[in-house]
Amino acid sequence: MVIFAIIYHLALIHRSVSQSCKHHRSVYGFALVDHEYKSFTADRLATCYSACNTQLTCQSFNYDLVNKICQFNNDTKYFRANYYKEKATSVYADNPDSEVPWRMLNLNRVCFGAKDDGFGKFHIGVGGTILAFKLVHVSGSVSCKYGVFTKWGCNPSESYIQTVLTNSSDVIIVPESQRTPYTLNGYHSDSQEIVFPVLTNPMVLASGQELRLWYGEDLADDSESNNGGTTCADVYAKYK
Ligand SMILES: [Ca+2]
Ligand SMILES: [Ca+2]
Repeated sequence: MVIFAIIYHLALIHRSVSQSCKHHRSVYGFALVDHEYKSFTADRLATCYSACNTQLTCQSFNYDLVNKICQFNNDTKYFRANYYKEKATSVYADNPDSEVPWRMLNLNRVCFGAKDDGFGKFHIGVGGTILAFKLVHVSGSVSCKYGVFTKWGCNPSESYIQTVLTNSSDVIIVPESQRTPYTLNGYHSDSQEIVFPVLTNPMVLASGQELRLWYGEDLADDSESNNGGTTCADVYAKYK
């Protein structure tokens, strides 16, 4: 009897959701786990959807049809497939109106040196159309001459940056000028992160595609014998 009541209840909810949210793709029987940043009780699935829809940071949500808990997620099943799990009482849906977040491309941190082809390579987890890139410093520093270290460049007080992102053929992707060293408004050789301008043309990357971080002098085989150190970073992108 209890089971029947639950099934009947689910059928009613399903019908009301189909009517009120017909433009949104809800998936029954699934949830994105370990990515919730907010949860609360909501009387209906439609209430959960509307609440998520008004928050730019709400990438997706789970709604539990039995205990009526609405969970906002900071990511989606598309980018976190390993966390997308079967859960009989749950409904999952993306928020098509969420902001475009920065997503980490590398699965493990990327470390690069400054000489002897010490580039750091990584394979991107999820392919797609990329609008912009940024680099975030994790640890370490590199040097263009004895005794002088910075996160990305040469001299600590200067605006010139040496670090570039390339494809597996060592063609520079960003900066788009394809020059090293380069300058970027608002950033310098020791910035915590380097946010490159939105690409002139969106770039399509395939899942598993190799990209590289290079130190400019090493890439150009120019004055690299007196270089040293290692910088580790994460590479982020905005997907279209
Ligand atoms: Ca040098
Ligand atoms: Ca080299």
